[in-house]
Amino acid sequence: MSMTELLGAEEIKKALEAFAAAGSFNHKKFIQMVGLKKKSPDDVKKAFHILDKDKSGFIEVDELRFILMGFSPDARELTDQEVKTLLNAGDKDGDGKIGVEEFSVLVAES
Ligand SMILES: [Ca+2]
Repeated sequence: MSMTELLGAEEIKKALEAFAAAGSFNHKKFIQMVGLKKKSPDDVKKAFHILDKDKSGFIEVDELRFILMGFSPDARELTDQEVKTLLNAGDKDGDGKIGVEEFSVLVAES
């Protein structure tokens, strides 16, 4: 499954364009813009599993860096600072990675 089966291709494109500049990523606005915020809990979990590339059950730092590419293959990498900010926002239990429940909370808080 790809993100465009879950979310609108046009919304994804607009959201990626809005944060195309390095250092500009704002996860709350991005989650709203791609339409993830208004998806059902099941669909949010499906999105998580797309972003968990190695199917470890967590989105780790390496996967966070490439998270935008999970929405579109030609998207940019996040910067170190953006990865850090996103991890701090999502990693509620402090294990250094984002689990499915943490991801659901991150979307709900956006
Ligand atoms: Ca993973």
